[in-house]
Amino acid sequence: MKVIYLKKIFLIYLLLLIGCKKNENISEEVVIRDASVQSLDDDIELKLYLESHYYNYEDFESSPDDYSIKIKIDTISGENINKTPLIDMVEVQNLTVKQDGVDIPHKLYYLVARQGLFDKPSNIDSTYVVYEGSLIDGSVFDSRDLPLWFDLAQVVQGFRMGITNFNSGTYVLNSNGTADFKDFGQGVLFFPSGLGYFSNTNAGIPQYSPLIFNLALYTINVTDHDNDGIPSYLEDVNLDGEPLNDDTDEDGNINLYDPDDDGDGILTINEKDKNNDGVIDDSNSDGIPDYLDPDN
Ligand SMILES: [Ca+2]
Ligand SMILES: [Ca+2]
Ligand SMILES: [Ca+2]
Ligand SMILES: [Ca+2]
Repeated sequence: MKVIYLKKIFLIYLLLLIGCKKNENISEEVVIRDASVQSLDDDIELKLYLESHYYNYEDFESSPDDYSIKIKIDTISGENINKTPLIDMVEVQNLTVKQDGVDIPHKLYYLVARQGLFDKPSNIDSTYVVYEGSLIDGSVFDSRDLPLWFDLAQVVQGFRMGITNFNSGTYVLNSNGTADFKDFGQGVLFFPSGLGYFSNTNAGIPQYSPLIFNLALYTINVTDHDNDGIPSYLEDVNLDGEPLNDDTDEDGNINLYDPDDDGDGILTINEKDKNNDGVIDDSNSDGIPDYLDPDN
């Protein structure tokens, strides 16, 4: 009896597996939207949002030294009908996203409530941030009140590019181990789904959702992901502003994660400055440093 029972369970399991396979095949056939059309649709939606909402700029104007103020966004209506809309306060950052090898233009809008006083991060550094992520309908999908480190290599393009518009701050350590931050950049990023998750879903984020990130940039750490002595922002060999698309030896491992960038068997850390004079070596003076030159 038991064997038959188990056989039945196995059969049901097998049928379920086949069922799942079928569903997978169906979902694979779903057509991914055209990124250029989606970018324009999202831009219309974002502009409508920015025209119909404002933020508590008066709080920031009246207490410029109070770093506990949070950005609050609300609709322009009723007693707030005369507030300045976000659309008159944001700046635009033009970015591109590749779809089928074609660069598709995307517009990111960013609001600077405070610029911040110290270093700006590159788009590949680590940033110590608090943030709240929400959709255009106001629903919050993620929120951190306590600061955490974000490796910008790991986050969506809109966040990693948008945050480079802000300067970091400074802090004093308290005796109990906490820190008080001040002089940091604070603002909001508004960007189309193509700079977010596009056709993918994520916790609380439906497909094709423009995203809003309310953030404060406390401090930054210039990151060297592969510890080869070349900071990740300098591993952008083709100088297009994107360190995630450079793979000198074409081994599928991009330079910022590849400890031997030119694939000549000598680690970059041992090849970049052999005589330790602080200058990157270019032995055959061809303009290509040794660590990127397989002929050297
Ligand atoms: Ca590196
Ligand atoms: Ca690049
Ligand atoms: Ca490589
Ligand atoms: Ca090498």
